[in-house]
Amino acid sequence: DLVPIGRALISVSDKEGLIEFARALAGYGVELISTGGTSLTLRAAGLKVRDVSDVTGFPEMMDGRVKTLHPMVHGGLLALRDDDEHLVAMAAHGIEPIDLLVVNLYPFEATVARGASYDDCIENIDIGGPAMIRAASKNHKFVTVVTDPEDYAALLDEMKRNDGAASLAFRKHQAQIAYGRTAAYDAAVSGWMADAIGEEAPRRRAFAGTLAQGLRYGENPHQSAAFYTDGTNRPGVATARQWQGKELSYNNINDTDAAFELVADLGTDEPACVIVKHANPCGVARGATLADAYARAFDCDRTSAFGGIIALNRTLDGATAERISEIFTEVVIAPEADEAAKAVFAAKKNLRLLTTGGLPDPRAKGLAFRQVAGGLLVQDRDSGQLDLSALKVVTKRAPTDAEMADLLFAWKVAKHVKSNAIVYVKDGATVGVGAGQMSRVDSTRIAARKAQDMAEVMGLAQPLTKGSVVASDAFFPFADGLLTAAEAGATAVIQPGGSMRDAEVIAAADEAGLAMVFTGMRHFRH
Ligand code: 93A
Repeated sequence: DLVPIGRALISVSDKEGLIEFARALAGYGVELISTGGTSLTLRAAGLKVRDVSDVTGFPEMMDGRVKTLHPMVHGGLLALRDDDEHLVAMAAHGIEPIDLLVVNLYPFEATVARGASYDDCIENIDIGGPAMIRAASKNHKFVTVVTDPEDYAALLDEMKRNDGAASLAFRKHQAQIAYGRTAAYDAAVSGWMADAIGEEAPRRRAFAGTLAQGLRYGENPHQSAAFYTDGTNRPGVATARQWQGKELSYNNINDTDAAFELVADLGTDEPACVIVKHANPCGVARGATLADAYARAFDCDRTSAFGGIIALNRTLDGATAERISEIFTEVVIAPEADEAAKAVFAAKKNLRLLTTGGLPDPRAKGLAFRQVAGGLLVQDRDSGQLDLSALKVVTKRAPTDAEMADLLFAWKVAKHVKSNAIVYVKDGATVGVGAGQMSRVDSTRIAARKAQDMAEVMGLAQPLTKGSVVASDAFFPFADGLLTAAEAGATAVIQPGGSMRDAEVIAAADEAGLAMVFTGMRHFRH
């Protein structure tokens, strides 16, 4: 099943590694055919190249839109060399077989990422390249295809092993990669167009990403894993610059994303800090300074904060870095980090420091995916923002201004906590977080219990939930959860409302002297 490589068509936008690779091919006596820019590069390096226009008998035309779209090219890629009729057709039309296709595409994704104009993006949709890649891949029985400069070395190894030939297994492997590339490419075009024309429904579009890196393993060591970027260039873990520390793990990426998305949702009016463990916040706070915000977030749950992921909403400074350094932290992500902060962290070899250059827009539209057996669930990301004018006070007592500020903060945090989510907040800092329980009353209890534990650790007379406010990501189906929160010391409640028993829950709130507001919006997160 070895096919010797005698003739190669090379047409690449990314010319990295091209010259060395082509020189190695020429060393095996491979005849090189190339398109305009690729030919120029190879000739300038002293290599012998035949122009594709010489093969087709047509000049490249229409700004390069039509270069390789020709039967002399596609016949050479698609012909079955063990089929008599195909051989007759090749002979009749002077079509020469192409054994190796090396193509990488117009940089469509990168063009979109740099914010190019609509017309510029359109011009960077490669047509001839994908057509050739798909043809060569279909005909992998005879043709080898390479679509990524990273695979040049693998092909040369293969040729070395096989005296200048490639095996069927190798050709199949390369064809499979190639179809992945063209599928992802068209998905990027479709996704970009959906955004460009304001197509909102997550229907009838394709999904794909660009491989960013292979990961050491997945959620657990026995699971292999990789990280793909989606081309949106949203500031965050996918686009961050890592200054130090080991490579991010699968769980690091997931947790860092959860932390940074939440801190971005808190806005930039005041310094804010989020500490995440297992994709849930275990401390969130605003502060007079960033160091203060960190200290207050840390005080929500000092136990869970160990080995956590920290996200900040402004430039990390030295004082904050000093505070963070007091315990073991896996990752710190911030828009920027100043020199003093970097100097402090330099002594912490295992800490990963990421900067993003900015915060993502929490209101930005986008899609969220979740896998189920045999399918993929797709929805808009939860960019829902509270309409303050739609807030409804449902109790006899209205929240005070201070309570209202904390309620809105607690509501923001609850949106980022796995359901059932219960979040107690006091003075712009979480003091108890209950996450991921199957019953709402359990989340309410657990959060209060954590606050009690912290009161003991910190030697406080009473838990910080005394005089706090509480947010619930969905309605209280019964009064019990609400009463548990009142027992813990909460004085005000924010929740969507909409339960069949709302009247009962409101009456219980009135009885307990609570102020309660309904948002009319739910924030399940699973
Ligand atoms: O505009 S195209 O879609 N029309 C074509 O016929 C065609 N053939 C190859 N673009 C085409 N290509 C692409 O040109 C290749 O995929 C590659 O990305 C690029 C290489 O052009 P050059 O060799 O001129 O730099």
